[in-house]
Amino acid sequence: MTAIPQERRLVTAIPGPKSQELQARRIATVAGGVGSTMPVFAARAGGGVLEDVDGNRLIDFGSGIAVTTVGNSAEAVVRRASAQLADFTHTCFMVTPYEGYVAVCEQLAELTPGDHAKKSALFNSGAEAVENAVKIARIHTKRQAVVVFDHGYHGRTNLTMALTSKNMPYKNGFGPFAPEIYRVPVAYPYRWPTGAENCGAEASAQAIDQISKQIGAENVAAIIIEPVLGEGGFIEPAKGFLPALAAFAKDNGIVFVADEIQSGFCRTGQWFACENEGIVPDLITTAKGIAGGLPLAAVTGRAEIMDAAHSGGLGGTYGGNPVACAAALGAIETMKELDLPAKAVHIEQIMKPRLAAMQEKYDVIGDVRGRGGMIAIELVKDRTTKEPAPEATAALAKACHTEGLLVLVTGTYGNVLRFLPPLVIGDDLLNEGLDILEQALAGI
Ligand code: PLZ
Repeated sequence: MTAIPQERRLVTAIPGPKSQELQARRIATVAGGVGSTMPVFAARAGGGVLEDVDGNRLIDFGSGIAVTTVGNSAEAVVRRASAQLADFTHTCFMVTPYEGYVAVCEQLAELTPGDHAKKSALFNSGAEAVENAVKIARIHTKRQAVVVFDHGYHGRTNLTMALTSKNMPYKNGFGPFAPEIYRVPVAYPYRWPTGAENCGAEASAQAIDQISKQIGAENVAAIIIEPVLGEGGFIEPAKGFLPALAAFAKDNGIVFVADEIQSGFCRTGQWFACENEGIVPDLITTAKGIAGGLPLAAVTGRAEIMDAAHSGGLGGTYGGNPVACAAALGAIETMKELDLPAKAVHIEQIMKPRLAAMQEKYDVIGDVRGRGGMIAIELVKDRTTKEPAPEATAALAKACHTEGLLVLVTGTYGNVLRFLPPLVIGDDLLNEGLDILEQALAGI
């Protein structure tokens, strides 16, 4: 397999004829509820480029939603996963265990914040990890209530839909939802009514007040938060918010869970985003970037909490599949070797000033935010009212797609364009992607 040239190339319209043919087959057979950002069918991908079946090469600012942090088919991922495929594909860790699972848990213990004794359990998807974090927190605390936040996203299963804030498209019509879930305000600096400076202190006071008065701290098993909120719109909680919630949790015997499924594994310029304010979560959920594109997820945390469940209480047929574990060891090896946290910081240093310059020029950009390789612009109709501009956001995304730049829309109001390039992307491609974005801004 030859490496894909790291250059954008458009040889047909987007989508091209082969993609259109496949799209017709897809519409006939794939359930309509499963959407896609771009109707181009992938043929191969690597580095910062995704090649479609028509031979078009797109610049990848999506990484399959923050998954291929080490690039697609990264050498160490392919090497280790292929070797594992040839040895055995599955035994079920609950039937006969294997080393790869243990080795991934060792890596998680080493890499996640805090120097306390840690243990992990492995699963298949982010949602499954979050579900299990709730199970573990409940059995440990013998309490039921779970606190989540405005704009939070935690998955599409029944419990994680309940934990997720946004109705459309995630929840609408899919209820009833799991009980004992409570939602409180998050410190969203750009939209905080009294201004970004007051946001951290005021929002944490409000959240803690609501928890205390409406639920009762003594009933709360877990507080679950994304240290940078992903699907909610790449919201970085204002300084002080996360530490205040973590301290409140500690004082009240509540398990503090950092959902780092999108923000973790080097994405924000640190191994985990909660390190930014020195937070040491009791439990941390990971997935996406952990395994270079193979399905793997984990709950990692304080050994005494992780051990609260009875033997056999946690598991699943495929959880910690050996091929996915081998891929994870390859992905982690790559992250260490290439120092991907530093690479993420480098990406931020290129993106942020250029986006700030675009913000100067185009009123539609209300806010530029994010860290490392998790950067976004929030689009508004009016900078004073901050009325969200979802139509302009959709148009901007479409214009980028047509020019061969894969970008994703996010946010509760559908007005945030997010950039999640593979952290191995070259500077040239990164800048070319930003050129395309700038031209697209001029056109909407
Ligand atoms: N927690 C913080 O970002 C997945 C969702 C894409 P799964 N985010 C992408 C979509 O529209 O389904 C996510 C996340 C955070 C949990 C999850 C869920 O992870 O692997 O998709 O189950």
